[in-house]
Parts: sequence; structure tokens; C-alpha cells
Amino acid sequence: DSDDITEVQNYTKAKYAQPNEKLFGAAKGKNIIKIHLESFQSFLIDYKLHGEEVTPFLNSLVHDESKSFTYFDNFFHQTGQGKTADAELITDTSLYGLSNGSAFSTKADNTFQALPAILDQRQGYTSAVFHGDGKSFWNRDNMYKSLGVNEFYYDSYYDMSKENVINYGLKDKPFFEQSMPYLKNMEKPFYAHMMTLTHHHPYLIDEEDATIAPAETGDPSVDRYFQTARYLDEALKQFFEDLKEAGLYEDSVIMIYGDHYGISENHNRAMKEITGEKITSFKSAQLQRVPFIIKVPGVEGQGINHEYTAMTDVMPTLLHLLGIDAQDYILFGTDMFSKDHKEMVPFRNGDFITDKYSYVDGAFYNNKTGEKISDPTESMLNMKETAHHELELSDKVLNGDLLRFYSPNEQWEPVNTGDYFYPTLKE
Ligand code: GP9
Ligand code: MN
Repeated sequence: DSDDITEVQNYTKAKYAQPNEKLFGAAKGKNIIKIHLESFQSFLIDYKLHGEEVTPFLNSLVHDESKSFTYFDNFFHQTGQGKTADAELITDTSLYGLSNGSAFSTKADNTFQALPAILDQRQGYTSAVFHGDGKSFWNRDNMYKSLGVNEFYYDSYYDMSKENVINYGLKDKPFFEQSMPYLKNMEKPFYAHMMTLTHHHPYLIDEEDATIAPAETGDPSVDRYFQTARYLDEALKQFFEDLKEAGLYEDSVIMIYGDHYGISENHNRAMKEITGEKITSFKSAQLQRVPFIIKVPGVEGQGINHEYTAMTDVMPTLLHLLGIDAQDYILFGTDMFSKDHKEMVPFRNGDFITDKYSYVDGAFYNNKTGEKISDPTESMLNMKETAHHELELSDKVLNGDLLRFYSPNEQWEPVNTGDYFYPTLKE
């Protein structure tokens, strides 16, 4: 009830981090292109297989000589069973997914105060999601209405001929290619979310699309993981060229993130060969890093930023870049560019990571040495309580549909899902 939302509000207001003055409003009015790298883990960045870079294009953004991009190398996914859908939920609402199942599937009728709706209401943004799969996967066609997504381009908008499709859906190269005309036609400013798919378990790839030999661990999905990552990297490179040609590159915010791990703990033997280290539970937690790369037009990139950050931080960061104070909203993350950004990354299972130590499977570890800490300090134990409390509060929001009782500010109008409709282009 409303007491519960007050408890949540007190927590998030106390956690709030003031914007970085230099960046507040720096992206106001700019188009935002958000690119979802399916199953992409940060260990792929700069990784060399058979002496070759696996993802040369992404690596070139990470080591950007033009100083446009900032790469967060300590950014973590926080997804649970909702996988892709959790990544979408967390980055657009700064709430956590559920500990069981996917909120996209079970909480789509809730009230949300999500980025697409806020950007529309505050600054006239048009939002869209692009994805080469059926519209009802993860209940997207219902959930997007509650988030305030204006346009949804799904399989009926694409040429899904046999040669264009593998595994779950449209291959990334035709996906980006065929998305361009829709993107170009969008009303500006827009918030466009491009969701790739080919680099998805079990990493199937057609021979003509494979431009790097598989790894040789003998674990087939691990071995192919590098081939689909390479394919995704090439698709992305082509998309950047097309954006430049369309005049959409220079003046847009471009934000790239990995959605969740691609290699589960079932593949620890092969991953030992890949990383050269035994995959302990501590190591496994460290492997939950996914890339977060961002370019803001007119703002010099920072190169590699080592701040410990995560998916819940994305929405407050974007709000501040657009000049909207995050303080009004119920958000569990904090602005990654703020001096007061909070370096505590809770995972959905209750483990968490800070810039100095990790709490995994009931034990604390020193990040630098990987050694178990047998006598955790008071502040470490308090941090554990805080991380768990934060997850519980987020669960209360979703399970009690608490945002019904919350009005962020005078500008906020509750989303009316009846205003949204995602017509099928062809059967
Ligand atoms: C399907 C795609 C895959 O449309 O988003 O979802 P995942 O299996 O990664 O959650
Ligand atoms: Mn996914």
C-alpha cells in the first residue's frame, strides 16, 4: 500500500546521486540509439583466438582514438530468469527483475514509470524497439505498452526468408540493414532500441557467415560462441556505416550493452581453457561483466572508465544526460557519471560486488587477490544487508504494483496502454 511506497521512496531518495554538472543536459534533444548485444560478455573484448581479435570493431570503440566513446569495463548485468527481458526491464525502469520467472511475463499489467514514457512526456521523444523475432516472445507486445514504447518493429516488418534466419530469428546483418529505413523514418528526437539475436545460445552459424575458426575446447557451444560474436561485431560495424551514411551517427547518443552471460556455469571446464584459470564461484561472478559503451555527441569520451556499475544505473544516467533530474523517480541505480555514484552491484541471487570486494555464495572475497575474507568488517556486513534490502524493496514494487500509488512530479501522466498499438505489417 502507500506505506510501502513511502519506504521505497525514502530508500531511493537517500541513494540518489547528484548529476555531474558538466554532463547534465549534454544530450538534450539528441536521438538515442541503444544497441543490445545478445549474450555478450566482456571477456570477449580484446580476447584473441588463434592470434586474431574476435571483435575488432567493438575493440576499436573501446580503444577509441577519436575520443568519442567511454567504455565501462566494470559494468555488470543483473538479470535473472527473465534473461533478455530482465535486461530490458532493468535498463528502462531501474527496477530489478523478479527472483523467479520474468516480470515481462507476469507483471505487464503493472504501472511503470519507464524511460520511453518519461522521455515522451518530458521531451517529446518517440520510442521504438526493433527485434527480429515474434512480437509476443517474452510478452513484449503487452509489456511495451506499459513501458510507453510507441513503435515496435518485429518479425512481420522484416524479410524472414530462410536465408535470413537462424536459431531464434532474423540474422543480425539483415536485421540492421532492414531496420535502417524504419529508423530513418522515425520522428525525431527518437529513442530507438536495436535488439540483436544471432549471438544466442547455442550459437548456431551458417558456414558462409563464419569468418573466424571456432575455438577448440571440444565444448561445441563455447567453441561457436566466438564465431557468432565475430558475426555480431561485423553486423555492428556495418550498422555504424549505415548510420553515418544516413546522417544519424554524429548527432546521436549511441549506447551499447551486453544483456547477460552467454556461457553458463555448465561450461566451466571449457572456460578454464579459454581464460587460463579455474572457474571458481568468485571467478564466475567476475565473468558477469558485460560491456557498456556510450558516446554522447559533443562530449569527449573518457576512454576506459573503471567505475563499478550495472544495469540499474542506465536509466538515471540517461535521464541526467538529457537534463531530467532522476531524483523524482523511484530508481534503484545511480548516475554512472556522478561523483556520488554508488559502487554496489547487487545480483538477482543476492550476491553482490563492490569496487573492493565480492560477496558470492555466502562468502566475501577480495577483488584484487580473489582470496576469501574470513573476517568481514562491519561495513561489509552492512553492505550485504543493504544489497538484500534493495532487492526486497524492488520486489515489493513489482509484487505490490506500488508505482500505482506514486506520482513522481507534476509532469507525469500515468501511461494508458490503450494508446499503444503494434500493427502487424504482413502475415
Ligand atoms: C528472443 C530473445 C532471446 O526474442 O530476446 O531471449 P533470451 O533467451 O536471451 O532471454
Ligand atoms: Mn538475451
